Amino acid sequence: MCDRERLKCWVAQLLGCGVPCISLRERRASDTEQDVSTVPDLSTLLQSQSNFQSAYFLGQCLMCPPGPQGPNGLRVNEACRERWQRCDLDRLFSSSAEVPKYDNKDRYDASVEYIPLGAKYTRWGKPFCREDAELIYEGVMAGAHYNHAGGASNYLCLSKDPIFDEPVAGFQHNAFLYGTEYETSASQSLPHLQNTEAPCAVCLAPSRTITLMVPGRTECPTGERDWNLEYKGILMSQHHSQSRTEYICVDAEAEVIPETSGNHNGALLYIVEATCATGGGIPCETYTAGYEVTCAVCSL
Ligand SMILES: [Ca+2]
Ligand SMILES: [Ca+2]
Repeated sequence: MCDRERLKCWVAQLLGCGVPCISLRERRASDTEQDVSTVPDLSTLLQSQSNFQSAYFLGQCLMCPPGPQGPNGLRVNEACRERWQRCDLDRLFSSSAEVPKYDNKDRYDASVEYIPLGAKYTRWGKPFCREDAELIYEGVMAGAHYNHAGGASNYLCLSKDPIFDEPVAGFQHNAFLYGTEYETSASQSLPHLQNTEAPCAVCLAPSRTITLMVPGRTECPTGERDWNLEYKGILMSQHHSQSRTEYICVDAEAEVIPETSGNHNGALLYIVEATCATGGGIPCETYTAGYEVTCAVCSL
């Protein structure tokens, strides 16, 4: 069984929160007390087998709710108690499920209702956000060249207004960044985007905490949580024969960066089609092989 008081004292020491923890006392079965040791720092703690076991229990303290009262063990003196109070560790180690409330300052204030600042997401294929979302910045989609084996695999929403810091003229042949072009000529809904370049927007959904991209759906999960649809779209990535990228959710009504119809072929965007197999992980009962995969970006 872990000793929460000792754990808090060690954490306080690691955080450097005030006076040193000294003069621990051990309560014997006879209930007499005597000095036994100082509290070790974590590196010392991990140096011996028995202390390693203690560190294991330390981990359990962080992950498990408190169990029943164990036998009498080490007790912490007032100096240690003062330290963790200074660090507010009682709140850190509280087993309460109640969400802490903050007043946007450093101090905890239980009387102030905590309101999430918002949750950010990238809206691929649109240069703006929904009316009820806040535009953090507008950008252009960028990524590694479709025909390069190396570089990065993620798409970026690249700022349109860069700030350089001591640039070196010319290419020194490091990693590269290219504009991102739609390759959607075979699409039912987006053939007009073929060979144009994709915009993007980084948005803040006010009063939301997290965002989630759900591949295969155009609606958000329902149930106990009230998920909000930020946008629905179609799943895209680079072509299966090209260098790998991530899958991203491109807005169902994707737009183009004006005057970018040239066929530059830097980073590319192809619509993702599902495969399925009888007895396979993607069930043919619900997925039709060759159908374009939808997606939804949701917030909570
Ligand atoms: Ca092209
Ligand atoms: Ca198809």
